[in-house]
Amino acid sequence: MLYKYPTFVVVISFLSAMDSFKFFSLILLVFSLWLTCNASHHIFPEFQSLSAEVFQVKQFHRTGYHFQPPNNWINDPTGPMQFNGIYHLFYQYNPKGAVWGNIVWAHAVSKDMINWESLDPAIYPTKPFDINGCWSGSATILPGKKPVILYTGVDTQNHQVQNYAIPANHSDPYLREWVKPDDNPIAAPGEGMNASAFRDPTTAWKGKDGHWRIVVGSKRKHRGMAVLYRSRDFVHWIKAQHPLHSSAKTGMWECPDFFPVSLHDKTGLDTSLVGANLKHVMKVSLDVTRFEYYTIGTYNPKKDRYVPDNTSEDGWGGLRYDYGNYYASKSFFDDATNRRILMGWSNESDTPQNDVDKGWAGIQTIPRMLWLDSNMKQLVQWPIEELETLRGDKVEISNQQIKKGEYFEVTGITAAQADVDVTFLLPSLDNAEQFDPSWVKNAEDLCGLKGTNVQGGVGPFGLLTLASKYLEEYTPVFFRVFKAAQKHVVLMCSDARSSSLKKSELYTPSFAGFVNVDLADGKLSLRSLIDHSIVESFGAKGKTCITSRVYPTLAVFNDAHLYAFNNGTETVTIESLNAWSMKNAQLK
Ligand SMILES: *[C@@H]1O[C@H](CO)[C@@H](O)[C@H](O)[C@H]1NC(C)=O
Ligand SMILES: *[C@@H]1O[C@H](CO)[C@@H](O)[C@H](O)[C@H]1NC(C)=O
Ligand SMILES: *[C@@H]1O[C@H](CO)[C@@H](O)[C@H](O)[C@H]1NC(C)=O
Ligand SMILES: *[C@@H]1O[C@H](CO)[C@@H](O)[C@H](O)[C@H]1NC(C)=O
Ligand SMILES: *[C@H]1O[C@@H](CO)[C@H](O)[C@@H](O)[C@@H]1NC(C)=O
Repeated sequence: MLYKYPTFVVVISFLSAMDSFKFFSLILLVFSLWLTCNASHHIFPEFQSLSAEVFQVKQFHRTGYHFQPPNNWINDPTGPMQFNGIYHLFYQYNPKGAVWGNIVWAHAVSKDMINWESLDPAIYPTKPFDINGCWSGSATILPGKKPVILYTGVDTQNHQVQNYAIPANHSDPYLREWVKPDDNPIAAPGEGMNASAFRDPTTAWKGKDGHWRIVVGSKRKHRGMAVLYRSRDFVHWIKAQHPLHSSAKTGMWECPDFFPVSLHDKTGLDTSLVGANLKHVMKVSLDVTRFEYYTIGTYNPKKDRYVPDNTSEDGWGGLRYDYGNYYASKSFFDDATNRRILMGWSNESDTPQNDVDKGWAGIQTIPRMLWLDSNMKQLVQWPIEELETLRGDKVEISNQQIKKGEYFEVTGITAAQADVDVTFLLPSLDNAEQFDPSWVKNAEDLCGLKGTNVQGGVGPFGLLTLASKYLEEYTPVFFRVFKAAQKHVVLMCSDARSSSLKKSELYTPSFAGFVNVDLADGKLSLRSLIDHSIVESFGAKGKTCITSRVYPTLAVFNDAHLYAFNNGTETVTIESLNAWSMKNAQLK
């Protein structure tokens, strides 16, 4: 069932030829204006609205258990929430094509965040305050079980403004229909603000003074900032004198997220919680680098300022949620299960023409639970346990040694659509390679320098995912241990450079991050969620996460293989390996 070759035929004929020509010209005009002011997405006007295109592409790379709609472009998850036992995922969506454009808030609902039912778009351009775009935002559930969405509208003057929307019918369990009251916008770019750099309102939190607060992403020259607003009634919002936080030379802050985490356990916290037993997290998506960074720090509710801890670097060298294809994430507090859940977008790494040919672009990563590590210096992420309901056939391996240069196949599962969790037992670390301190700034370059075929002392060892039989193609996810002055340094790589024979046009970096882990017990674990064109990996139980998008040509369906390997002089042992075939999620 997994390996049928679906011939995917989509006929889009929204508009007659005549209408589509006019529409196309309009879109072209609007977006050529935007070209000068919107840095977020490359614009491909010729692909934005395809009126009558017939696609007939073998869907080698469509995912089986990650969320994606049947066709077209998606980006940011927006306003995720759990309301009366139903999870809502809204997301940025182009109803008319496989490149960015015509953006609306598409809407899907679920009982488990894995199987989803798609509904009609919840928010789309209709009013002067959003006629040129309905961009990202968040949901807040007000007392009395009243959800409100805040989103960025692009108004008649192409200014970015913040709007609110409320359910048309609170008794509808799916909250299908949303109303945008006429007293919008609730925040417009004021004097001295850049109207093209003012977007993505956060979930609100409520202070002890009874006032709600939100931040909106912005910048002043090259200083990225989280502009703070306060409101008593959620309708009238006043800009604070100072931002909640800002940081020099980081450029535009998109999709800020600001929330508390518990000091003591994995329990998620309500966004409004303050007090002694918690820290705060500030995450921003940096438009310039297209990666997400966060700091752990302290929120002073009286001064309404956030100060990152001195252990968190506040800039491009900072901690990332994910060191790969992962952006525009958003978290929410699920009060039914007391978890903080993180959703994030993983974009394609192929050309727009290829996205158009296959008819879709972008997927949502598997929702992750998020909490503060016991070292209080970083977060930990782990796929939500609901994912495990899709696990099928299982293989188990234990106490298997892998000597230098060896690799062996994990058979008995569908390697193109699998969940693999492995714990390696390390030998003595005496022969670990020396770490050059200059490497600390750039894990990705280091992984580029030291791939799987550069033999080391302790490592490289790990998995070869989406591998063809004779390794013409493979996406290795692996570790390498170095010896530094004070401690050991662990590098984790998800290296897409050999992922596809079709190389020329792909974005295939040697994604990597360091893993801040204590090797005292001699163990390093790795979990990878493999799904045809995505490998989502969690190192050391979720301390370092890396998502790669890859497009194998040989290692597809039944011709995909999974191997474990070691290319270090020291023998490593697989203490345990559990791997499952994954069933398809139900996406209706
Ligand atoms: C405003 O922001 C846009 C988009 O980032 C940028 O192109 C433009 O230069 C900015 N304008 C000013 C005056 O800084
Ligand atoms: C609101 O939703 C409920 C539950 O689906 C439905 O019974 C009711 O008719 C709806 N009300 C309106 C005004 O649509
Ligand atoms: C960092 O802050 C802590 C207290 O918050 C302090 O004890 C420590 O000395 C600081 N370290 C540096 C390098 O400033
Ligand atoms: C291990 O290293 C050798 C020597 O560089 C290389 O030929 C081989 O391909 C490497 N193995 C893997 C899985 O990359
Ligand atoms: C994803 O696509 C690649 C290839 O086009 C770009 O290089 C990345 O910048 C992009 N990532 C995001 C978050 O847009």
